[in-house]
Amino acid sequence: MTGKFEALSVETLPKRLGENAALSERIGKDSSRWTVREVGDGNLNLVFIVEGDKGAAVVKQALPYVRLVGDSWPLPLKRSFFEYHALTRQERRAPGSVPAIYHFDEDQALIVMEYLSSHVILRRALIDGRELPNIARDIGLFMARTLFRGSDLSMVTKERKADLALFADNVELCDITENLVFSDPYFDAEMNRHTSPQLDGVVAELRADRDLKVEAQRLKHLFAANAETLLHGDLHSGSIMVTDTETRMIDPEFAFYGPIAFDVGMLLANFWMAFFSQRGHEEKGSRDSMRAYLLNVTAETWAIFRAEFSQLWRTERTGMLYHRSLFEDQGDRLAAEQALDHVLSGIWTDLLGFAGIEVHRRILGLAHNADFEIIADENLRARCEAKALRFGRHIAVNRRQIHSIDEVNNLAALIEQESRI
Ligand code: SR1
Ligand code: MG
Repeated sequence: MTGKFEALSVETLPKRLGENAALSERIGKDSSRWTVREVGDGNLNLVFIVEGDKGAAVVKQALPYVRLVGDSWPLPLKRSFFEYHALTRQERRAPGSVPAIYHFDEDQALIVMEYLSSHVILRRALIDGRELPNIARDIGLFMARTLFRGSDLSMVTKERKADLALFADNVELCDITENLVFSDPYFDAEMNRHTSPQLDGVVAELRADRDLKVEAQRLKHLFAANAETLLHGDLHSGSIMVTDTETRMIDPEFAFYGPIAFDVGMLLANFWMAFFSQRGHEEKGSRDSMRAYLLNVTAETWAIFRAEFSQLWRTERTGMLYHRSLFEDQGDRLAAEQALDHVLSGIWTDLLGFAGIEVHRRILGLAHNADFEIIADENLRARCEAKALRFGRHIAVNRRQIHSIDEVNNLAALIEQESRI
């Protein structure tokens, strides 16, 4: 199925993809017996689950506009191309961490991929209070492996530069991040919304906060100018699917070359937001244990990331940065360790900044998180959100003075327990 783009529908999919060998061999050749459901609940794309006699698969198709907003906001189909290429690199760099890809059609902007039948979206699981034992390890390893192996610490620089050029064309998706994450929350942008009137005062304070605005722009500068590695680009808890024991990362359509700390900060921010939202999910009982679990997950994710990144630094540092000829080859292993400390401490400082502003944009901008959104009692929701906003402001503005994840988690616990909003 190539040619002019046409959006699929539940009705047309079997006819249009019936001849697609990659799909029919996997799920069954008789397309008249296929059942199709559209399950996309993200902001941008169509997602179909297609089931046949032999099995099931997912068909994901980009639309030429932002689904959340409608056709008044056009968005190029080529994001599907970037998603496909990011998935293939992630699978190579962190095997088993993403869904298997069966087919890609560039003209139709569609990817046929593995149906993760037992998995649910991580955000949903955290809202439901599920304490999953492996997410910190799985996500920490995924981030360390993809971010290290996609950088000049590991890659042949000619290949990295070619890849950088390929992903540099993902302009419109970067533009979404540049505006929605780094700028819109800090002024009265058209598509912003927040829980009102409860948060009006806090919002006015944040928008008048000179230190915060400057910090957000320094972070935007870093995001735009530091093409360090191939990022997932949108690594939040809605881009991760889980079972009790398995974790898969999905949806890297925002992939592009940016700072290592961006993916790590976005991800940790989503754990901290899950933490602050728990008060809103206590209808069936206390979430004390879930709160402790979530703080522990942030600490463990960061610890696993550091450990794996350090291990790769010692064993796979084959790129042109911090070359072994200057360090280990001269018998100076300690210098290589000193350089590693510097790199990790830079990632730490920057991830706090990215995390802080990610918290802000999910409460003040266009794209909110279900963690807070589904809290029906608006006063309760606003109390949870106000605490998260205060936490985000503190870690973004004071990031250079914060030296450990325990310090951050102690602050989160302290703010969470305060009764005033
Ligand atoms: C208009 S797109 C809004 C958000 O959805 C995506 O998942 C990204 O997080 C983006 O910022
Ligand atoms: Mg997405």
